[in-house]
Amino acid sequence: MENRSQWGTRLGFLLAAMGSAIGLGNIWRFPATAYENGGGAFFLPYLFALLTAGIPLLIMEYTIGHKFRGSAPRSYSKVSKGMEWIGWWQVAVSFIISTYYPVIIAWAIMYSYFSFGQSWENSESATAFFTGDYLNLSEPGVFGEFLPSVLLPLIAVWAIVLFVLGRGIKKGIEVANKIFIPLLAVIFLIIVVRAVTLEGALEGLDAFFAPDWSSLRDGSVWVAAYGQIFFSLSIAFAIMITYASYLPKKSDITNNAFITGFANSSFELLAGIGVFAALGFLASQNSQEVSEVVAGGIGLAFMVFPEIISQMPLSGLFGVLFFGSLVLAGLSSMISISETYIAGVQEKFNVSRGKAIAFGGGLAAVISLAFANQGGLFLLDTVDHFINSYGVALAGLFEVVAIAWFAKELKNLQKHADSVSDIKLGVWWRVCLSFITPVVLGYMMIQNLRAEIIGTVNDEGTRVFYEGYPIDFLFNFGWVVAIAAMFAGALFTLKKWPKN
Ligand code: LEU
Repeated sequence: MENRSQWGTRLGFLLAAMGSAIGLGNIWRFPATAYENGGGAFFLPYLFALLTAGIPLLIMEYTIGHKFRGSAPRSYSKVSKGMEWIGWWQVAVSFIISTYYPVIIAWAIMYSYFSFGQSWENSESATAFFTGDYLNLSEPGVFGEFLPSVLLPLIAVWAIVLFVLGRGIKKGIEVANKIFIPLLAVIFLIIVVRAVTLEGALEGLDAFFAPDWSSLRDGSVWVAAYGQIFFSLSIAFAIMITYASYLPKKSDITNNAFITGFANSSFELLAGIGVFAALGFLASQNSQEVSEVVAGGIGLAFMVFPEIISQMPLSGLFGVLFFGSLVLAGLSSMISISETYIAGVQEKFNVSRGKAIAFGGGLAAVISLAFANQGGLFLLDTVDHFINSYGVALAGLFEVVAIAWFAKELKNLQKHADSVSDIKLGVWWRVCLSFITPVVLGYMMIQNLRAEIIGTVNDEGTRVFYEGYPIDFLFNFGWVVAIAAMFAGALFTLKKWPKN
């Protein structure tokens, strides 16, 4: 495409890529994952995963996008015809994620508001407020009524996202990230400084950094490190290929990948420190052990943090900052997730950007309403689990194997990256992508599948599967959704590319 949109500045691209990488995964996923997988010792597998898979793959995706200058399916199709399907599969995975990711941002918006009056204090506990007063939770598979207090902020999130996307790459995505990311960094620094100066913060940090070296012998710890790096760096989502396709011809690739990777990990470390300092404070206030208050994900943000906020001096302000940071980190990631299919649809169907946004974004927005009801939380949790394990990780495995082994494209890509970058790639880069990454991802897939299919036996002696949810619910909204993404990918490849 001749008139492909471009980033205005290198910083603009970097901020957008960082904005994609730095998301909910950094704030609520990393701290608990590190803690549960060896604490201080986790940094070893984490660093190993970053250097052997995270950054090499990021370099690969940046190079593919930059060299072929197209959305993920378009760029892959130029590597080899057969690869187009993997691109659409990744786009479909991103599409599905974009139907529930904004729901969490919508909750965070409401919680910024709730923080002022600490609405949860009238309830038995913050957990009871979240699951009862706010979400009015039903059973898994029972969707009940729509919740206006989720629906309205969700519509607001979509309005912002579609507005930013509608303004294009330079005037929309770049400008938004130039505002969001510095603002997020400032807010987050304030939160962390405040958290580490709280009473009990040191106990929290002790718990976070205490190394359990024996964990390094456990395969699942290494799998967790790779999983975290993949999700956190937005790799194998079609995102980074799409973003890199808007880079001007003369752009450094390798350096940009290192900067993005290290910025993302620094933010992750900062989040770990902030979150555990705050958990240490909560534990000390309640005369509990840190291990008793640790949580990750939705539980950490919407059940544990409100408790921390209530007990803090200037609690309303801290609450607004904390949930505000979730909103900013989430929005910049959400924009990047949606851009994957906007770019793909625009190129494949030869339609204007506006039309692609209306169809793609519009459809995702309508589907996302399915999460704004009383059963939305269970649905979100299930779709997220399956799409990450059997969408992102599996498509990532297909991606590296196809590039390294079938298309044998690594040497060409290396030549391209080296021709524009300061840092030259060595044989280490090809070794990481041809051997280490596929082996670890393959092992990860087998481990995940085994756990999924075997399940666990509960106290009553019954075999249960993911979160103990009903089997038909897991089938319909877990397996079917993950497999549908694969088929949707195949379907899109049937249509021919327009000639231009
Ligand atoms: N990297 C993002 C995060 O850490 C997620 C991705 C799907 C955009 O939350």
